[in-house]
Amino acid sequence: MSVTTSEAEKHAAATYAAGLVEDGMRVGLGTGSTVAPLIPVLAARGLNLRCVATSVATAEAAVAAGLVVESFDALPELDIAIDGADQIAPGPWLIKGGGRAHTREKLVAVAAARFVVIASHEKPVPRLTPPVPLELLAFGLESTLMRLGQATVRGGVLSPDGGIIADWTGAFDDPAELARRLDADPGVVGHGLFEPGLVSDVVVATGADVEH
Ligand code: ABF
Repeated sequence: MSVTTSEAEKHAAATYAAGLVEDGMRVGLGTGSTVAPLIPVLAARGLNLRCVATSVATAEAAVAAGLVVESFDALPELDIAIDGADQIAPGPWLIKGGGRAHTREKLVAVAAARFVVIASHEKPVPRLTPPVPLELLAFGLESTLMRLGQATVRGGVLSPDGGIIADWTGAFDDPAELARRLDADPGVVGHGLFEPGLVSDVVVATGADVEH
């Protein structure tokens, strides 16, 4: 079976991040194809860890690999969380949420003392561009969409917590201004803009090189 460059890079970034985890840590596990190789690599280290997963898929993979997964309420504070991203811009600013779990992912990121983002070479970008994933409350949806003006509902999919998944599609120059606007709307449960203060480390693999 051939391994693509992108897969090899995801594995390299995930392996680096797994090396940041120490025995006894409480670990937040993100979601997606970059986090997927993290799980077996972390499990293979044989550390005594307690983990929180941001999705059912991650929880199942982690348990299958032999990691201990607990509820977020049982582990409300984490030592480290590791997750992927859709776009990484200078700051670092992130867009996350292609996988619909961005509200959960942000909750886990803010609960962690250290939030590590792992990526292959195609994720860094000079500036963030739409779409920005949104999670909206079902109640008052039309009203929220009218207020936002430039948001499109993704048909037929919900967040892991039953929220409406939509995307902000308007152009934006200033992610901080857009984040403030989205945070201020009572119909917006969460959005996929992650501000620089949330991110402790960015680990990007390009070919055989891992930058961090
Ligand atoms: C998740 O990882 C999402 O927030 C984001 O959409 C995604 C990146 O996925 P992948 O690693 O598969 O590119 O955490």
